[in-house]
Amino acid sequence: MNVTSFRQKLKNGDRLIGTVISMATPQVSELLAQAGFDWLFIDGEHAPLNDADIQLLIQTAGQTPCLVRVPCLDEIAIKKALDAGATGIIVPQVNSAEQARQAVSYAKYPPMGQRGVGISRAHGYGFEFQDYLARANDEVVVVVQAEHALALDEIDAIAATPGLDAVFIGPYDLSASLGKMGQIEDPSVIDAVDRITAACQAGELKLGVFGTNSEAVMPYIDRGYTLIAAATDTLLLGQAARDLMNKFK
Ligand code: 3PY
Ligand code: MG
Repeated sequence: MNVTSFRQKLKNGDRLIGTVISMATPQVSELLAQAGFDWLFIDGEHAPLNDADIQLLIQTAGQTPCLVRVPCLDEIAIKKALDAGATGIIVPQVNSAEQARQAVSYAKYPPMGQRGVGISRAHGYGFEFQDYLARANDEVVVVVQAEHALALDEIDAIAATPGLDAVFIGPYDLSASLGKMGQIEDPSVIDAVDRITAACQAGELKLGVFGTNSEAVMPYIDRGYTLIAAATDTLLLGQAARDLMNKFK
């Protein structure tokens, strides 16, 4: 059977709805995968997740693709996430074309990049070694976050980075860098989002965004954003728990 890879779906412009995992509990990714999300955003930047947690979350997600947000632009973190079986990486705070180039390079095997070659879960612990090496560069997804005022000046060059699949806006960090922390509807933040959107849509690049709920991401979907992370595991649990308790008040 010919299965369309997640990267191909992203390139095709399919709408891909995910949510953020921050809890180091394998049941969370298992349950969210069963809930029907197209992908899962495993947050290695802000959440208390170590390498083993991340691998377990990927394992229990089953067939649901996982993109791991690494703590920063770090070759080792990128290598470990991909070796653990992540479908791709999300690199936060990428503010220059050179950083975007490095992100791609750390995620792709030679000659495209400089990803180190190990024998890990992604390679079927060795049983699918050659097969994985042959398809990895085609299938590994590389996403960088545009979430700082500094990225705005370089966004055209960032968007032109060969091998980059998507730019993912971090509205909260972006607002903070513009002196409007948390005010993601402020005109200066909207202007910045417009600038990033225009630069990426001028090329082949797909756009992604995080929002705390479906309403927050809907305007972005209307503008053609396709890589969507709506809510987080803790927000979903907390909200459902509050809603339940409110019914008894
Ligand atoms: C931000 O809003 O800064 C994010 O990184 C969301 O993922
Ligand atoms: Mg951020």
